[in-house]
Amino acid sequence: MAQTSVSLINLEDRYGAHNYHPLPVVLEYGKGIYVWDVEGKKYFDFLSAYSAVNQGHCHPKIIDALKLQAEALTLTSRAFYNSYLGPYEKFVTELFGYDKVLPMNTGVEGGETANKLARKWGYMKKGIPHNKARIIFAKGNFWGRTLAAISSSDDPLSYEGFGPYMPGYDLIPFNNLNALETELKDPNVCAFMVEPIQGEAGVVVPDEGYLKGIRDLCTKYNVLFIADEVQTGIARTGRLLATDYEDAKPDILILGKALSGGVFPVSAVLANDEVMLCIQPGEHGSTFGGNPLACAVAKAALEVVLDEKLSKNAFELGVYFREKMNAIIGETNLVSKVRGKGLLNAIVINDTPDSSTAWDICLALKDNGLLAKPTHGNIIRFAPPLVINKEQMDECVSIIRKTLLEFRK
Ligand code: IF1
Repeated sequence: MAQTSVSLINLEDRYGAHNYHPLPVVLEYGKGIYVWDVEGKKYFDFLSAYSAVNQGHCHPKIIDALKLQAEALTLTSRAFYNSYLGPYEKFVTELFGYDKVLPMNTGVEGGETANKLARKWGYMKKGIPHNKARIIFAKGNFWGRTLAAISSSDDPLSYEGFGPYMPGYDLIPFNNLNALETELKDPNVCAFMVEPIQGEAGVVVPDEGYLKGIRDLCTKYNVLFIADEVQTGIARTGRLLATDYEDAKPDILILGKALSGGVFPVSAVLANDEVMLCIQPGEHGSTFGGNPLACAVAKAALEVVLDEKLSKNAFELGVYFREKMNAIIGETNLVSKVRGKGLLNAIVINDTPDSSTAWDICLALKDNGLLAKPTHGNIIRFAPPLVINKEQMDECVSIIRKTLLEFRK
C-alpha cells in the first residue's frame, strides 16, 4: 500500500511512544534549506531540527565523509585506540581554543559530563567538602531530558512526575548578575551553567554585558563558567559561539546538534587541563563517545561552517530578517516583538501561552510552505539552516507576512 502522511501518522500513533506532539506534516526528503513531505510538497525548514541542521539538510561534504568512514571503521569503543580520534581532538580543541575535549553523543550527555567535571574539580581543586558541591542554573534553562537535566528545570512540563530530584542544584533568574554574585559567594558553588541565549525558553537574549559579567564573577569567586552552546553554538547566532560576542570564554564549553550537521549524534565538552584532568581513566565515558564515524562527520560539519562562512551569513541575514519582521509587526496586531541573534530568532504572539494561536499560525505557515513550531505556547521560533541566501530569505519573509496578514483567529 502506498505510504501517505495519514497512514504514516497512524503507524507512529499505534506503535510509537506518545512523547511528542508533532505538527501534522510527514517529511521524507531534505536538501539544503528545503524538506519535502510524503506527498512531495516542498517546504522551507525554519526549525533546522532545533539548530542541528545549520549546514543544511544532507550537505554533500558531510554525507560524503559519513559514507567514506562507514566503509572503513565506525566504532571500536574506547577499549582500544583508533586512528581517527586523535586528529579530530586536535582539530576541535584548536578550533575552539581549549586543551582537551571529552567526546560524547547527545547534548544532554554533554551537560551531564560538564556537571560531573565541575563537581570533580570542585572537590579536587576548590576544596569543596565531600558531596557538598552546588551548581547554579538560570530559570528558563533547558539542557535535555535526563533526571539531572530536569532536576535543574523550573518548567513543570519537564520535571513534574519524575522526582525525586538531583540534590545540589539551584536556580537564579536569567540575565541577573546580582542574583548570580549572591550565589557565588557560597564557597560550595563549583559552577554556573547557562545558555548564552535561552533557546527553549523562547530565544531569550540577555542584556549586553551579561556574558562578560558571568565571566568576571566566576573568575572572582573561583567558580566554573559552563556555557551550554548546544543550540547557540556552531555559527547559529552569527558568531562561531554565542559567547564570542563578548570577552566571556567559558571554563567548560558544551557543543552538540550542529556539531554533526544533524547527520549523526555528536556532542563534545571542551575544557583546559586544570578541569579536564580531574576525571581519571575509567571515571566517565560512553560506548559511542568519540567513535570514528562521529569524528569524520563532525570534522566535515565544522569545515563546512568555516569554508562557507556560515557565521557571517547568519549574522547578516539575521539583521535583515529582524528588520523585515519588525516591519511586518507594524502591519499586524498578531505579533508583539521579534528577538534573537544571527539566525536564532523568534516572534512573540499577542496571545496567552495557553492559546492555540501560535500553533494555528504554524499550521497556516505549513500550508503556505514554511515549517516552524511554537515554543512555550505563544512564541514561534524561526531558525532556518545557515546556508540560506537573501533571495530565499525574501521568499520566506513574504510567506510569513502573507500568513500573518491573512490569519484569522
Ligand atoms: C527535544 C527543546 C530545543 C538544548 C540545549 C542541551 C540540549 C538541548 C540548549 C540537549 C536540546 C532539543 C531537545 C529536543 C528539542 C530541542 C529543544 F525544544 F526541547 F528545548 F532546541 F529548544 N542544551 N534541545 O536545546 O540536547 O540531548 O537533545 O541532544 O527534546 O525534543 P540533546
